Amino acid sequence: MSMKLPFFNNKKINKNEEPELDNIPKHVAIIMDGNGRWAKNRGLPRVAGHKEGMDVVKKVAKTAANCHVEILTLYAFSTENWSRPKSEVDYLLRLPKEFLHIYLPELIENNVKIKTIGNFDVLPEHTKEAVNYAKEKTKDNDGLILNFALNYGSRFEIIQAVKQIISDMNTSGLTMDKLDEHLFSEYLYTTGLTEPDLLIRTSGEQRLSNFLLWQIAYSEFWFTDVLWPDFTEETFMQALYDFQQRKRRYGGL
Ligand code: V07
Repeated sequence: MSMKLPFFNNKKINKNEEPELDNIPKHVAIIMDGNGRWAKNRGLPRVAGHKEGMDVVKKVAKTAANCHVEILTLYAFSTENWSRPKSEVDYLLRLPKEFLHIYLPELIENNVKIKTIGNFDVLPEHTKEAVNYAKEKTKDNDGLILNFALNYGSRFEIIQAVKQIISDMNTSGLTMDKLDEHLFSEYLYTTGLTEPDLLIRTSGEQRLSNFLLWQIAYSEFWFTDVLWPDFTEETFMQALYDFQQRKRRYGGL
């Protein structure tokens, strides 16, 4: 049985409603979970869920741009994903190229800038080639930053930063007294980006799964049972609306 809390806001967003643009999160990060389960529910192979999820990425990017979100970071492939069956890994790592083949012209038209975070170098050549091409083509755009976490793992990112810092201490005059939170953050993949204001995870799971551990220190979390392939413009707007309400409440204190 569900109980209504006195301060619970039941407002449901519909997509024809103009969003109020104050307190829009500048940076939204999303763990796009539930693609495999979506497929299983329909008696389809897991990869059918990944494919469906790819089209949702495009729709959410468009909504984010319309709502003046500045950065959208999407967890597309984690360092842990390598342990899935080879056929699924191969399929997943073909999706960036497929996505860009379909949507790059439209992203360019809409002034979107493509970026990635993660251990990019060890990805297959065909993946790197397609993504590098898109980065190059969009490098001067100043609209939405569409930032894909590809072969991303937060602990790896932190270790890699520590190694680079030690190397810089040994070779380029970096000293212990200069190392603070600000400098450390410049050694992370997210250097130059603001920290996420809002982290969304779909599919009912409420874990971080090695995503942006350092960067989410002050982020709001928003969870939904909706599976990623069923995630719509309205679900996204609901998350933005709920974020705005939280900010408004803190503002009143
Ligand atoms: C992937 C679709 C979304 C649901 C989650 C997993 C499957 C878009 C990309 C992508 C990545 C880089 C890029 C352009 C597009 C992607 C992977 C998986 C590995 F520059 N969707 N998507 N990459 N899925």
